[in-house]
Amino acid sequence: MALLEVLHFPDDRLRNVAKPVETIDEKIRELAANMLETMYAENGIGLAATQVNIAKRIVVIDLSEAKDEAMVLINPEILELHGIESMKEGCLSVPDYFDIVERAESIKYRYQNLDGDIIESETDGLLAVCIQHEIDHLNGKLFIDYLSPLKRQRLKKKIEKLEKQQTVL
Ligand code: K1U
Ligand code: ZN
Repeated sequence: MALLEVLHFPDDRLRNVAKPVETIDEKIRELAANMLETMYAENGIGLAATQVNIAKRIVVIDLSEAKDEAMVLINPEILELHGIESMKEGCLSVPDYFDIVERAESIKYRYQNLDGDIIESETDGLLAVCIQHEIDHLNGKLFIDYLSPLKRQRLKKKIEKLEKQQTVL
């Protein structure tokens, strides 16, 4: 297995729209395993392939404390959205920044698992928020796009300053 590099905002590659996975083969299974390893190493609860510069519709999620309930969602789609909820979100591509985002409270969703089976399910709470956040990544959208332009501009400047300092060190 291998750790993958996670892209950081404002990297333009985070704006790529991912393409559907046509065949779920050994390469896709290896990519999913590497994405899970990367997500655990970065202390995340989710990761989309776009964040590791792979333009394929693949998402991994694990909300468990023990990190033993991995979900791999291939070609995930939202079928229904219900209600509105505000939750504090973070993003591995926007380090050290958390803010409140309004999203659907519960969703009906569909995806393929690593065996190629089509799964349909319903969920709410953090899993519903996380699936919406990760599908946004596959469409080139970031949670900070929901913030005001002023907040986003301030954040961009702060991150660029931090990354400049890190390259000097
Ligand atoms: O997609 C990502 O960048 C992963 C992201 C997922 C996410 C977290 C919170 C709400 C929606 C989506 C993270 O894992 S951020 C990492 C984090 O520090 C965190 C961990 C547990 C709960 C909340 C945030
Ligand atoms: Zn994210």
